[in-house]
Amino acid sequence: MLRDTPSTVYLKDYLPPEFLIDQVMLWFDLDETETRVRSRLELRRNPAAQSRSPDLRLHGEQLELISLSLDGQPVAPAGYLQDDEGLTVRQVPDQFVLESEVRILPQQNTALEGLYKSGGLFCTQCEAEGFRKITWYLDRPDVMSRFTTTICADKQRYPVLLSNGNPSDTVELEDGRHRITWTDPFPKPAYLFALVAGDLRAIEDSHTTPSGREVTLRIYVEPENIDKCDHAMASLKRAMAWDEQQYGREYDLDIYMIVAVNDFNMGAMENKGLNIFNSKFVLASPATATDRDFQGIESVIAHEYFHNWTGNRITCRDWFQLSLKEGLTVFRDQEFSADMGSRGVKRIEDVRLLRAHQFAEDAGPMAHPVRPDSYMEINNFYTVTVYEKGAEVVRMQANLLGPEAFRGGTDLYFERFDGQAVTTDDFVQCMADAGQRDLGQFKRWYSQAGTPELTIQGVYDAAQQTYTLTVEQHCPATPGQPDKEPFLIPLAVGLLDDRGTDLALRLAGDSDPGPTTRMLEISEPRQQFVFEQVPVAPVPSLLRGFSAPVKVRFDYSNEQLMFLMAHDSDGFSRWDAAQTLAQRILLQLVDDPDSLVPEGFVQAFRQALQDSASDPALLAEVLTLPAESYLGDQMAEVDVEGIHRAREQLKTLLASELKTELLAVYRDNEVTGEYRPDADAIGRRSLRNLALGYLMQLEDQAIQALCIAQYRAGNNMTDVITALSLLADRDIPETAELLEGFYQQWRDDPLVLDKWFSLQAMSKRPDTLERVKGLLDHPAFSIANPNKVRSLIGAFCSGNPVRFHAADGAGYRFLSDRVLELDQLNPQVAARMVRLMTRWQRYDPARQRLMQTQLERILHTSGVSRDVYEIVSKSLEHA
Ligand code: B3K
Ligand code: ZN
Repeated sequence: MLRDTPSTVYLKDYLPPEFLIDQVMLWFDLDETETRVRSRLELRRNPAAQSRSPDLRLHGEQLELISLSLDGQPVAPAGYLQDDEGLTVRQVPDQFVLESEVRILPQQNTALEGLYKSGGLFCTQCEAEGFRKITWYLDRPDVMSRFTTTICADKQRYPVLLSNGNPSDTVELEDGRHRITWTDPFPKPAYLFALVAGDLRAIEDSHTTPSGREVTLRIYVEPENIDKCDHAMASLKRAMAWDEQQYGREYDLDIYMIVAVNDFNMGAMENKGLNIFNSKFVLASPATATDRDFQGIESVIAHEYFHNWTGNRITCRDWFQLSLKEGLTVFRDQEFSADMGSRGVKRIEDVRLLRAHQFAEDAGPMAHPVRPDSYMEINNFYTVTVYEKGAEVVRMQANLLGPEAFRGGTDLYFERFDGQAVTTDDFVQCMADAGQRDLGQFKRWYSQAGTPELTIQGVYDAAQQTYTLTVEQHCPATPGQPDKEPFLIPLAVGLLDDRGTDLALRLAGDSDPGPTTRMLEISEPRQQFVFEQVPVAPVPSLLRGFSAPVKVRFDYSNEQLMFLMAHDSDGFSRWDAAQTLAQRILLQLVDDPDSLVPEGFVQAFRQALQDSASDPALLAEVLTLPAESYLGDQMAEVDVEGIHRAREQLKTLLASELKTELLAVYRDNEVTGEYRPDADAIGRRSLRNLALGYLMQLEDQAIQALCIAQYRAGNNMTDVITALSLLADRDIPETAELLEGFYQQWRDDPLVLDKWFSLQAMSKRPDTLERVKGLLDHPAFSIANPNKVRSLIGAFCSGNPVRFHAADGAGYRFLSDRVLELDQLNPQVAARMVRLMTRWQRYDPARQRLMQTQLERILHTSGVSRDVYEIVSKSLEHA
């Protein structure tokens, strides 16, 4: 916990390590009362070091030193100095062996970083800097070493003992304990170290790589979950085959293990050969998991597997380069999911997430570049900017190079840097070399924060038959970066003629008409593109496929948006046109509840519903209105109540105008037969449930009965949870009984109960905060479990804007009370939660004051963690 103001780490201060560690041997003696960790490090001076001090400085926190020796000789007390952050060993030789033994207390580790206990299991989480809570080490990603790990524990309680690499035989010991040694042949940074011990069961399968390696695949879970692993295993096998095909990458050890644990700070962790997962991203059955859960499992399993090459074989030089592995791996998992399901829908979902969360982050006090240049606490930089915008930055390089040169670029990257710790510049250089082009300007995407805005105008000249697009780019200031240099932006455009057909695009100077979508390269503050031989005034389709993470301003009429909605050949752009129009209408309704909704809009929805058979999944996306928080982001000052009212109003209007069509869609899209989470079935369920959501706006008893019937039918968790959520929004007499029944039915399944907490936290009912407070005392709730915190507190504060931002400030008090409580236990999760209050400048003066007061209160609480301090102080800095 914090005593002084935390210091800031800067990218510009990076220096190579003074020492390297060639070999690490670790011995763990696991026990309920204390755990002992012995380590043997083979150290030598780094020939590439740029500085030389006589002493060795190792990281280490919360370690109780038992013994320390250098080349077999005990180090005298005067020979070392221990402080809160590490150990300095004085006057060391150029090459030596350092051995130490420490005592740690995993059973008291509520921060879930380092070695900790989750229920009856021992497990680890070392990224970013958790290894230093296990033993003294050079805990930085550019120190890569070969690890050998021996684990010893009571055999009955911990029959399964796992670590990275390949196992030796188990040795039975006399006192009821047993011991095993794992050897990982691949040098790795300490953040990829993992250990698991517990009473686990596994399902096993195998995969043969193209070069003929037989890989054993195992998923370990607690005994009661053994029947919920099949989807994860099938996903893993698909991911392995996909990476072989798409990137020519195959797995490199004889065994690949995944372990599911209930207490985990994030989604999962790509430890070499031994991934540790939040059970939410492993366990699934049709009765307990929704379509979203099935998709989430497939994508997180793939993401962690893909890290074996993009992250593990090639890792980050320092934590400023985090997006080197995360942006690239997210891009890879996005493409994998696109290939496994519906590509168009996947793109829409990803863009929706980016716009809702990353654009907001980029416009707020925590805005930072994809490659940040400073941090106080690195755990605060596992952000949507580093991950999702980082993925867009990789995607733009693919857009600029085309698929073949992009694949050439990744091949070059794997060949050039295998076994090394490198930078985002190194990655871009591979792309530049493979694409034979200069990407110097492109690199600004890594160093400049903020969302660029493109203001575009189109002028048609009938006499010349030309259409001229004038594109201006501008990027708003972000903290520490008042002025920005122009970006290199790939802008995919098409032109539709008056019947909605794509025109072949011919730019001045082209000899032949080109393709119907062109990737324009925007590099100047202002640029013009003249399309020739354009027979009629076209409607431009801009930023097709969301070719760059930018905002586009173009003065479309409502009619043009409806035209694009109906005709654009690019599914993403059809959806985007619908969103733009819906947003425009909603913001008008916020201003004036009596403003008229254009008849054409209702008509366009009707048309789409009548045409629902063509692509239900895409239609469901088109018919989903922009979220309240996203609408707030489009306003100069967020009107919390106005937005909620307007959105409800428009939903109700659409429901009453389109009741017949919605009922038909509901009836026609029932999915019968065995549950399958394939793209077609998922699409139909999502459209059907969306229709039910609109219909429930009507407060019509027959429809409520339909909803209750859907709940009671209990076909699958997607349909059940949708129905129960819709009921929980309303004062329907049956709701209380159904909620209680649901709890009784699932009281032993923590992941299902997470959904139960969430849907109550997101209820539109006016008394939701009181209910949420009550649920904090529910026996199934635990503030020590991150999934529970996210399901109840997180869902309320981020998924229920109208209740969280209640004018009396009760929501803000609630959140800051929880943050202070959590910070004592788990600073990483506390820092995640406090973020939900950091965009206070976006609200009216009264709410601003209420939020500021709570933030000040947190900041001035003694002992606040570095994690929370960084977020709160940065958000108040720009007051
Ligand atoms: N690399 C981990 C995230 C670690 C977060 C540390 N605070 C999961 C992932 O991105 O795959
Ligand atoms: Zn990752």
